[in-house]
Amino acid sequence: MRTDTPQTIYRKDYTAPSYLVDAVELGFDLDPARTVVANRLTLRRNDAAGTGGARREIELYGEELQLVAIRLNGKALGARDYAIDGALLRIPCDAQDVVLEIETICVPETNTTLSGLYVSNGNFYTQCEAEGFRRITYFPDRPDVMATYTVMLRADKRQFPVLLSNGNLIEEGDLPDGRHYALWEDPFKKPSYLFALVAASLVCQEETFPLQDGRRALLQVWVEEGNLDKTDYAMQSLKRSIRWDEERWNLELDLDRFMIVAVGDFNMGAMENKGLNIFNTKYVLANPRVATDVDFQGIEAVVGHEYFHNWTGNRVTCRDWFQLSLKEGLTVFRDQEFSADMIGTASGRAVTRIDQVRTLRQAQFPEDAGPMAHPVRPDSFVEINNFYTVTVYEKGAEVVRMYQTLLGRDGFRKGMDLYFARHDEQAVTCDDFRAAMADAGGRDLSQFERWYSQAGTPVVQAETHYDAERQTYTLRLVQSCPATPGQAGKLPFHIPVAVGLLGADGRDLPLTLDGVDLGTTAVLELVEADQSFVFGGVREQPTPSILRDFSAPVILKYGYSDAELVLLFSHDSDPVNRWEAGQRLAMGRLLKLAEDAAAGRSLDLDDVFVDAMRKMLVDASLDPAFREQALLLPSETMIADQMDVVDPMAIHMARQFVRADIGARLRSELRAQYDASQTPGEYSPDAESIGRRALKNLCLAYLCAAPDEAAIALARRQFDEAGNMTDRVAALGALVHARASSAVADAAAHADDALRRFYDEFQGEALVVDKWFAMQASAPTTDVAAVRALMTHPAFTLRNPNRARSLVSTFCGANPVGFHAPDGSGYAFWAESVIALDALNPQVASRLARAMDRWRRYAPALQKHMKKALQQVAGRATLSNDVREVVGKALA
Ligand code: B3K
Ligand code: ZN
Repeated sequence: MRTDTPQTIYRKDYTAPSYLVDAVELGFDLDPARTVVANRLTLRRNDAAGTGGARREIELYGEELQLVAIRLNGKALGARDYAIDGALLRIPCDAQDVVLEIETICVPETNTTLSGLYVSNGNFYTQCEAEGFRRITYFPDRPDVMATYTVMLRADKRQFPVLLSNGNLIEEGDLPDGRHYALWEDPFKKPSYLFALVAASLVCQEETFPLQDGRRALLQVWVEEGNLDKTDYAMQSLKRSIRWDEERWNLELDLDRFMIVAVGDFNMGAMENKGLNIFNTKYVLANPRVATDVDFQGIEAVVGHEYFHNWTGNRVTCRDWFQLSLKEGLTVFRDQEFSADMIGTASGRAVTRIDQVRTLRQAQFPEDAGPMAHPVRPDSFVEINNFYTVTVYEKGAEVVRMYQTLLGRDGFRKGMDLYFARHDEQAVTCDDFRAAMADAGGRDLSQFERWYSQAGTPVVQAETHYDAERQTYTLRLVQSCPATPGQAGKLPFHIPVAVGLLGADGRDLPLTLDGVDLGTTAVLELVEADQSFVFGGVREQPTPSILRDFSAPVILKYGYSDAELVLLFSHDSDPVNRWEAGQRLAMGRLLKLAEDAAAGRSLDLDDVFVDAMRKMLVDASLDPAFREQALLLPSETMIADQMDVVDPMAIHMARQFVRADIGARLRSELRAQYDASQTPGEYSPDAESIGRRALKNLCLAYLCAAPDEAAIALARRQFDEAGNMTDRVAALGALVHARASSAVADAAAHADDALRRFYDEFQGEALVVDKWFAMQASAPTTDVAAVRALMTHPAFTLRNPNRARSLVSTFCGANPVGFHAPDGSGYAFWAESVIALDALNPQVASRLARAMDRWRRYAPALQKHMKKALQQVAGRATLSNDVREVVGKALA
């Protein structure tokens, strides 16, 4: 918690470390109230690093540590031999080789930040990325200092029977006084942010798994007693990840042992510590009774993601934190490809791609257009933890995907091979990655650098002209990018634009450009601000399908007519653009209806749209998973992002109206699809079954959006009879969202009854209780008073991040009607919650703080309340750097 003005760190100020560390030996005497850490560092002067004429110093970072002793080459240092300035400890030194011994004390049991060494449910865990290692011991805690680690753990044997750290277990045994020890050695050089230890009472599922090179690796999934019935899917996902990395990229597991540990108190999803991944329980624990299809998919993706970091992040790491997307964008891309490959079918892949586009529009485009906008490779930050963002992760993954689109799958693979050949066991930059791609592909990718340096979502405006006489079709693309904080003018991006042309019958036309035959999808390279492409031999006026497979993270503007969109929605051979046409049809109507709602006009939905939706719903030739995506309307956030002045209530009314109107007008078709999409037999989280359940549950949601007695009865029956959590929670959601319906007798009683029974049955399952809170937090009938009441529930606590997020963050981020109450009560609640959370856990508080990012976009009456709430937080004397940076930028 800081009171001084936070310092901004700039990428341009990077300097190499004055000393490198070859070896680290750590000794831990673990005690929740007083843990003693003995740290022995073998350092080597880094002559490559200049000192700018100043005398050389060893620079170490430490936070919240009690310093007991420092010895340099055997000599004890006194207070005059070093200087401590905030977190920085500097020791003047010019020796070539140095052995530094440091003894410190920390207090894990009072560490509520969950960064560094902390206690969760009586057990010890660590989280070091980005700068948590400095809360364990003094160290040159920066990712370009890579060393080998030997770790001795000592703790009470009865309380902490399991002692884990990175790498291989070398030795273990008993000590006097009921204590025991374990010695671990990690043979690979790693930055300190990848260090981990666990000292706990846990049980594990384990097996040995054959690797491609004939070795066998020991795989373990560690959980608290009572959760062993929920580890199968994580283990299966881990094995699939290992196999996939071998097969698709020829990357092998480099350790004999790979461990996953689940912990209930965790700030984010999971952490890729070398050989000892530590996970939020949310991304490990699953069985059909407690986990939904989305949870199963999340586990596969996150287990994959953390495992893939072993090469993209750990073996090759980041030079500095500005390069974060080097590992995160690339690893998200890899986990996306993994999930798509696990489904296998083209249609299944397309559904995963649509999901990715949805995430970008839901979260990344708004970030790019708000006060926290930053390039994929930021130029500055106050608190690095604020930059684990959708821009660095998801837009970063899009940037990696564009290399593959430009170079082709084989070219991209060559680039990856070259990247590893050049940089194994190094700490490198995004430029190094781009250079590997350019060199392997023999291409000039210098303009492509702007994807890393320029923030904001590019806009591509398309115009077309058909010349019937010459049989040419001209596609003119004009790109621009709005100003973002600190970046006024932008230069043109290098944008791959995949294009197809549809004939009147909906079939793809052959494409010829400059006499070259390009098949039916051409990847055009837009590099100028304004560029035209002339297709030859075009026999009829076509309908353009632009940005197929969402070939670049841009906003495409084109004046499509309804007729063209209906043609694309029913025929485009590119499933992503087929889906996109439906989204455009819907968005046009939703925006118009929101205006009508704001003006108090009556709302009306046209037949063209409803017919298109009907046809999609009943088209049995299409996968259920695709149909579900195609029938899902753009979210309220996406609609808001299209409006100059956001009116959350009008948006909600418009979207609810469309949902209810579809529900009423397609009632019999929805009911028939509901029946046709059942998944009888044992639950299985395969893509086909997941798709069927998704379509079935969307039908139920539509039916309950315009509820009659039959719809509510259907939801109640599903709730009672559900054999899995996916169907259970979908039915509960339908009932809760129909709570205020006047068309059904006792709608509220049905909702309350289901909520009560749900809680009674699952109160022992923390992750399900989170769902119970989140369900209520996001219901439009839930206002601030209701949230405050839920906060007094015995199961609620701000100290557990999952629980705090399930109620507080869900209300502020996913309940626009409740949060944006005209009296400003939602914002006052937000301010109070940010302040309360900040005192416990700045990282969680700071995420919540971002709910206010786009406050300037709202109607003046709301803005006034929002500004007041922001100022209330910003005006606090003590605030973490995390929250101060976010509210400061919002108000700037
Ligand atoms: N690398 C971690 C995130 C660490 C976040 C630190 N605030 C998880 C991941 O991206 O795999
Ligand atoms: Zn990651």
